[in-house]
Amino acid sequence: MRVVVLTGAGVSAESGLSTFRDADGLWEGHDPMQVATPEAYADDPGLVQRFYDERRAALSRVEPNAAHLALARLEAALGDDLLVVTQNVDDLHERAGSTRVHHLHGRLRSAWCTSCDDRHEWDGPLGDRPPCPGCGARALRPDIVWFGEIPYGMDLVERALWSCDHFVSIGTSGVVYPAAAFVHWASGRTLELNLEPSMGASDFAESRQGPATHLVPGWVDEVLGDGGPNSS
Ligand code: BV8
Repeated sequence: MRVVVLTGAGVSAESGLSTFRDADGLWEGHDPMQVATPEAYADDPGLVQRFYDERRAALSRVEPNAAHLALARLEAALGDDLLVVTQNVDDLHERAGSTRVHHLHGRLRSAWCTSCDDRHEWDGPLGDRPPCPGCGARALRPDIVWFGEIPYGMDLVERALWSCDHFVSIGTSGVVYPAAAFVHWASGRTLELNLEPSMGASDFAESRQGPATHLVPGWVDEVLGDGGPNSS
């Protein structure tokens, strides 16, 4: 049974990471969707670097929650038949033990050199314009997909959606594309697990409301019901 799970900010909310919709939706009075753009980076790189330096630093103050851990448990049972496609740039899926995770919108703990095009695992700030470990140029930007930029690995995601038996969307508002369209590309049975119905809730065969730390372990138990992958 092949399962594709799409996650959004809601799966990390109970770990203490703010979503795009809450936290009065503002960062330092800026709409995050305005900061997360190549235009903003061109206009004021310091502001954008600070936005991501703060979020990268915040990762060391949070831990994976029961929803992340349940998905890692599901991977242990399904192996390659599970793919987690996350819109999140945090590292909580991996810290929970998941390995089959695709970051559609990039990762905070990666820096991209716009001079030599190399990417480097990165934990510290980028605001002080450190040199690229590869070419030495002071041209490192957050390895993040900004609005107007092409998401990563769309071909991998499309293939997985077209051949899945189950598509489950967790903690996402269904506002940002192309992720919000995946429910339409999925060949399998579709299920939404979210605190409140998302913009696309009616497009799912089933939509359950509640906190991810409650809904996700419950759904994983269903899938793994009698100790083996069976239809939920
Ligand atoms: C592109 C990285 C071309 C940065 C991000 C079609 C129609 C309209 C517009 C467009 C369109 N196609 C493209 C666009 C433009 C744009 C877009 O969608 N704009 C929106 C605003 C209308 N899209 C793009 O620019 C994309 N690029 O389209 O390129 C293309 C397309 C296809 C193929 C090839 C090329 C690039 C978009 C990526 C931008 N970067 N992130 C960063 O993180 O700083 S997007 C960012 O915002 C996140 O990654 C995420 O995707 C989105 C936020 O959404 P969510 O994760 O859902 O979070 P949100 O806060 O909104 O909601 C949280 C949900 O959780 C809520 O529903 C809440 O109820 C729930 N919740 C809360 N707590 C809990 C919970 N659920 C369970 N338990 C809880 N405890």
